[in-house]
Amino acid sequence: MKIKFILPALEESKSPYWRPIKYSLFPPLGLATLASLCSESDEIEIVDEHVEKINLDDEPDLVCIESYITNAHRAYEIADSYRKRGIKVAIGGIHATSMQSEAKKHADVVLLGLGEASFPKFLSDLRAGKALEVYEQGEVSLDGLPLPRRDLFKKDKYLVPNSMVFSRGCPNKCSFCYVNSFYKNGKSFYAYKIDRILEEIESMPGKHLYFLDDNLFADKKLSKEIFREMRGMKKVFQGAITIDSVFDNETIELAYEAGFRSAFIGFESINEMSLVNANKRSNLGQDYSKAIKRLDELGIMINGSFIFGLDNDTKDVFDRTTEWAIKSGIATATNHILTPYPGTVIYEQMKKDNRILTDDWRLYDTRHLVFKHPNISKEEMEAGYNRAYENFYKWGNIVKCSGNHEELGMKLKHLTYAGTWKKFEPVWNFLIKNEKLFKARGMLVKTLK
Ligand code: B12
Ligand code: SF4
Repeated sequence: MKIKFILPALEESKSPYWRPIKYSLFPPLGLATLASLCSESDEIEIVDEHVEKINLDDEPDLVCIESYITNAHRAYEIADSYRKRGIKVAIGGIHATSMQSEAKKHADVVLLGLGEASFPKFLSDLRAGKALEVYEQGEVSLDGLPLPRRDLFKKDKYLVPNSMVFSRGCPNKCSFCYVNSFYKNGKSFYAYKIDRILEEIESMPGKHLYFLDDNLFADKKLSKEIFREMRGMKKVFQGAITIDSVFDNETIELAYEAGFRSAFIGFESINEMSLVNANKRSNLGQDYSKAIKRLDELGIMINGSFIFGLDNDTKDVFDRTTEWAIKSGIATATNHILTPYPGTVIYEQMKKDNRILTDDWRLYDTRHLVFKHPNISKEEMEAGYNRAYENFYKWGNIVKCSGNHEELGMKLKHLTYAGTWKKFEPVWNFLIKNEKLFKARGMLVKTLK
């Protein structure tokens, strides 16, 4: 069978926010995972609209589309176009899982949740001519599965071709997080076995690695086992952790020894009441300054994730958070306007309270306010969000912020990393256009090291 996997993109190129480098970071790992479950005789192609144009005039036997919230609209356009020509379309992924009946209007088949069990079942039903319209996730086990088909990636189009996950989901239950909707019908955390994880790490050439797991330390026993084994591999890696886990000395030290150099941390809010309301338990009662100092001592840079617009927030939240982040030496900040993804606790509550302003999912990109906030208007929220980014990444503030580390090495690392990421857009655009992103990978490793 000729199978075409597609990751659609929000058509952003006309928007002032469009940053080609942000969308040239990671190849579509979920689709490569599904491709590994096809049969050897299948002819497979993976197309990622973030980095290439899609040809919609071809004739595959089956089109499989991944949808997350902001690309859903485009996913449906692509699906409709193929179906008009009688080509079968299957849709899965995070958004299709939370909006099953919406997805159903545009696809022959909707697959819910993780595809590891349902996708092979669907393929064999399809070959037998008896495919269903909806496949539930089913009993998922990650044991004995093949490695993702990374050979199908156009690697030169990405800065970070070596992305992987060794787990899925997270045991925590933050009310705004997609995890509590996507994993609601099964367990909320799955992991591969250690041998499989090490095999996958070793299968990727090069020193740099990005773990896309929701929470790298969710199963500390497993994480420690992995880090112990990784010590001799000379890798440098990045990934997401929670603030409380910084104080687990054994895990964080082992992670550092294994090559952990940049942590994505959901600080979310510097307002304790907002954390309580968002059920962000991993942050409650934690001393943020102490955690930052600990990572600083080890030599691990921080990408801080912040949410504006939790109900307790007032108009000063943007400037207060930015000032705090600069004072604390956060290397890069990822800001979000609170976005109630369908299926999450926060969405259900807002829907009940009649607070949701739009169901145009293209606006659910964490840059727009899509619900009624008690203290901040839409204009104030979006202007505050933009101001927070502008201020944080002013050269003067990058220099000031990097000066807030104790060690000279960390100051320089911070300055180079943040400066390169945000201040050299024309260079990134040149590298992307000429398919030379691989040239920047060595520099990334050197900076992180
Ligand atoms: C990498 C990533 C990106 C990359 C690009 C995506 C890529 N190349 O895959 C970049 C950086 C571009 C990105 C951008 C954004 N992202 Co993002 N991203 C992720 C991240 C961290 C990892 C995705 C991944 O590889 N997962 C691992 C693979 C193995 O799992 P998977 O893709 O989910 O696939 C599995 C299942 O979903 C299912 N499946 C998926 N597709 C299909 C299709 C079929 C047919 C079938 C059968 C099954 C199936 O089976 C797969 C195997 O189990 C996720 C969080 C996460 N941990 O998943 C967020 C996530 C997907 N992103 C999210 C968001 C919100 C965004 C942004 C809007 C955020 C922002 N403000 O910038 C932007 C999008 C902007 C835009 N232009 O549209 C949300 C989506 C929420 C939602 N309800 O949809 C997530 C869940 C993060 C979060 N915690 O909220 N993102
Ligand atoms: S800790 Fe992070 S991944 Fe886990 S539920 Fe909370 S926001 Fe989601």
